[in-house]
Amino acid sequence: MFKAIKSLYRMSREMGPNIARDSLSYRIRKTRFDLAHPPAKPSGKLQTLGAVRSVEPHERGLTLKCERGALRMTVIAADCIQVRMQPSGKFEVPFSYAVAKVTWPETPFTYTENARGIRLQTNDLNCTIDRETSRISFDWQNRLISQESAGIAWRKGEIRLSRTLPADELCLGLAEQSAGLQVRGQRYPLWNTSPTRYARGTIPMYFTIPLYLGMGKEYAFGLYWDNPSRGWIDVGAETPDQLTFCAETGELRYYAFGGTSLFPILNRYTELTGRMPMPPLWALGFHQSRWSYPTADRIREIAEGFRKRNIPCDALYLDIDHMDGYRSFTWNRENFPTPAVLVADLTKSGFKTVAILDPGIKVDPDYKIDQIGLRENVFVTYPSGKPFVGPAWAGSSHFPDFTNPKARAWWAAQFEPLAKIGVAGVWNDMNEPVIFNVGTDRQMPDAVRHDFEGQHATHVEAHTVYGMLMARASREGLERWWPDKRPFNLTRAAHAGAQRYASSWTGDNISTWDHLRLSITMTINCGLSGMAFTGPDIGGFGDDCEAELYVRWLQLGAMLPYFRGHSAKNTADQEPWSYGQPYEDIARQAIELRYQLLPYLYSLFAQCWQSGSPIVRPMFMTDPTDDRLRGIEDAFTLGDSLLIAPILEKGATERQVVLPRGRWYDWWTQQPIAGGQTITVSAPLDKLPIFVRAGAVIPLWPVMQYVGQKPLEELRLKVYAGDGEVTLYEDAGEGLSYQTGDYRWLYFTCTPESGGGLMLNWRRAGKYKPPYERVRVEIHGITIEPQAVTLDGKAAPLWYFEKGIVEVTANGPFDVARILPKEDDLAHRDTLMRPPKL
Ligand code: MIG
Repeated sequence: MFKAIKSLYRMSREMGPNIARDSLSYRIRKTRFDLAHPPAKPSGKLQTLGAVRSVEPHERGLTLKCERGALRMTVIAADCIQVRMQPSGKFEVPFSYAVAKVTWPETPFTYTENARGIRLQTNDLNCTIDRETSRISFDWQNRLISQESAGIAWRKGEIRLSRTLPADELCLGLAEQSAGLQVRGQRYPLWNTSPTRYARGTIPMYFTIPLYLGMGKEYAFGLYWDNPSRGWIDVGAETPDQLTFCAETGELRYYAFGGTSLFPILNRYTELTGRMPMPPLWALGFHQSRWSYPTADRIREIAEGFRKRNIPCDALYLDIDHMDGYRSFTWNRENFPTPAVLVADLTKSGFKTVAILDPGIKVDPDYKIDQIGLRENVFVTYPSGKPFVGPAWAGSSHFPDFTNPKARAWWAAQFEPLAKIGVAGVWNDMNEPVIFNVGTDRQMPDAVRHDFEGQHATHVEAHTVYGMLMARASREGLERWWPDKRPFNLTRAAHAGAQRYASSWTGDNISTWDHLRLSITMTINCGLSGMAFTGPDIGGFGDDCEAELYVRWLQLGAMLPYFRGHSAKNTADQEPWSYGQPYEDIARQAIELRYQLLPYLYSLFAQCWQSGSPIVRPMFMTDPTDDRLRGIEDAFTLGDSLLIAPILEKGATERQVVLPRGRWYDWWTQQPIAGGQTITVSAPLDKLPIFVRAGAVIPLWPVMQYVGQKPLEELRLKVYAGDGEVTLYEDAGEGLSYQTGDYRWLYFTCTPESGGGLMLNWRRAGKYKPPYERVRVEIHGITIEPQAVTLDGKAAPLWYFEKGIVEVTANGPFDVARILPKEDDLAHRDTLMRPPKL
C-alpha cells in the first residue's frame, strides 16, 4: 500500500495528476478484471514423450510417433533443423510472425535407425533421437553440439525444452540484455517491458527475441524458440548445467542451428526471420533528439546551432510534445503553428525530420483517428468485444490491435499527412506496449483479445509481438506514402524478425559511466539477435550528463550503427555544443570522423542486409580460438577491419587494449603494431583509440554537414599494408533501385610482395555507377621509399612518399596497383617519372 502511494505521488509529479488519476483507476479496474479472468497457472504433472513407437519419413524429414505425443523434424537447410512436438500427434501448418521464409529449397537428407536411436542426417547438421526417451541431440559434422537433458515436457499451461549447458560454452543472444555479453546464470522472462531507469542486469528489457547462441571451443550452436507467448529462458540459473525454454501456451517448435562460428548461424537465422533492408544513407549520419524540443522555434535554433558551428547532422527529432495532447498523428498548433513550413525549412538546410508515434490512441469523440478506429474495429478488446481502455500519455486510450491486418492498414493510412508535410521517418515508442499503472504492472490484462491474423489470441500470446507489429504497420505506412524512399522507422520494442521493419535504440539509459560501458554490450547483443541497426541514447537519457562523459559517449557512439543524441525531460541541454570549449571541438571531431567513415559503415550495413552479419561485433568473433578475447566487453570491432577501444572511465587518458593476433595499425599514428599482445594506449580527451587490421582497405568520404550535401568527387582509400581482403558496397544511398540490382561490390585484396612491396587488387561487380571518378589511395606501412608505383602495369601518373605513406591518385578505377620496392630491378627504372615531393 505504501509502495502504491509512493508510486502514485511520483507519477503525479512526473507525468501530471491526470495520468496519475487514470492510472489509479486503471489499477482498480485491472485488478477486478484479472480476478474475474484469472490467468491459467501451470498445473498437473509434467508429461514426457516416452519411447519412440514409430518412424515415418516425410518429404523433408521425419515424423516420430512416441508413447505420448509426436515429434516432427524438418530439414530447413544443411545447418538448420526445425523440431516440433504435439501431444495430440497432429501437426498443422505452423504460423509465426517472426518467420519470414517458409518455403525452403529441398536439402538432401538421409536417416538411419538402430536399436538405440534414429538419426536424421544432412551434410552438416545431424540429429539423433534416443529410442527409449525420445530425447534429441544434435551434432555438427559429427561433433556433439547439443544434447537434451530433461528434454521436452509439458503440462497444462506450460511447455518446456531442456538441453545441457556445457561448462565451457559461452552463452550469448536473447537480445538487448543489459548484464553484459554473456547471459549465463539467469532466468529471462520472455516479456517486453519498459524498465524505467534500468541498470546493469535489469530484466526483462524492451525486446523479446528468444534466440539463444552458444559458442563452444570448436562449435557454435543456435536455438530459436519459435513461440511468442509468455515464458522464460533459464540459462543455468535453476540448474547450472541446464538451458531451459518455457512457454505458457502454443506449440513447442524450435529451430536448431549448427556451425563453426556465429556468422553462418546468424546468416541462417536472418534468412529465416528476415534481413534488415538497406536504410537510407542519411540514417547513418548523426541524429539529434531530446524530449522534447518543445516549439518550432527551438527546433530551428537547434538546426541553426549545427549549421553555424559546422557540426554535421542529418536528422532532428520531434518527441511527444509536438503533438496535440499526445494524440498520435496530430500537431500542437500553438507551438508548431505551421509544421509544413518548419519541415520544409529543415529539409532545405539538409535535415530530415523524424516524428514520434505512440500506440495509445486517446479516447476522444473529437479525435477523428480514434473515431474511425472505433468504427473499423481496430482496437484490442475485452472478451466482451468492447475496446480495451487504458492510460497512456494521451490519457485514457484505445490500443490498436496490430495483430489485425485491418488495424495495420488503418494505421498506415494515417501516414499520408506526415508524408505530405515532408517528415522523413517515424519513431515507434511505448510499444512493449506500456499501459500506465500505479506500481510495476504496466501492461494490458492477460485476457484481452487480439485478432492474430484471424486466429484469435489473448494478450499472453500477442504481447511479445505487439511492438514489432506496430513497427510493421508503420513501415507499411512509410512504404505506402513514400513509395520511392527507403523507410526510416525506429522502434523501442522488438521480437524476432523485427529487423525486417525497423531499427532500434537501447531505450531509457542514464547519464552514467556504467551506461556508457553498457552501450557496447547492449548494441552487440542486439546485433547478435538480428537487430543490427541499434545504438544508445548518446550522453544518456535520464539525468544530466557531464562534459567529459558526453564527449566520450559521442566518440564511442560514432562507431555504433545508430548514432543519436537524446535525453529526457527536465535534464540539462545535451547538444554537441552544450558544454562549451574544448568539448564542442572534440564533439565536432567525433562526428566528423563518423561522416568520413560512412562508406565503410554503409558497406557493413550492406553485408548485414546480405548475410545478417552484425555491424559491431564482440572481440572473440575476430578469432574464436583466442581465449584472451572471450571475456572482453570494453572493446569491439566495427566490421572486421576496425578495432574500437573507447575510454570508459572518468578521468582516464590511457587504457589497455588486447590486440587479436595478426598485425594492426594505430589509426592515429599509422604505426604498425604486432597483435597477440596487450598494449597500453594513450587517449587524451580528444582521442578515441582505433586500430586497423593489416591488409584492410578503409574508404573515406570528405566531411559533409549532411549526407548528400555535395556531390562526391573522389573516393579516398586508406590501405594498410598486409595480407587481407575487404568487401565494400556502393549504391545510390536512397531509393529502391538497389533492390533490383543497382549497386556494386568492391573487392580489395592486399598482398605483401618481396622486398617490402605491396600489391593491391581491386575487383568490381555490379552495375551501379558512382558519382566519382578519381580515387586517392593512401598506403600505410611502407617503410622505405618505393622505386615505383604502377597502376595496371603502367607508371602511376601521380604519386609521392612521405612519412611512411605512399599516396597515389588514379583518375579512374584500376585493377592492380603495385608498390615496387627499391631493390626491385625494374627494366624501365630510368624511364619512370617521379613527381617532386609535395
Ligand atoms: O514515458 O516520449 O524511451 O526516448 O523521449 C516516456 C518521451 C516516453 C520513452 C522513450 C524516450 C522518449 C520518451 N518516452
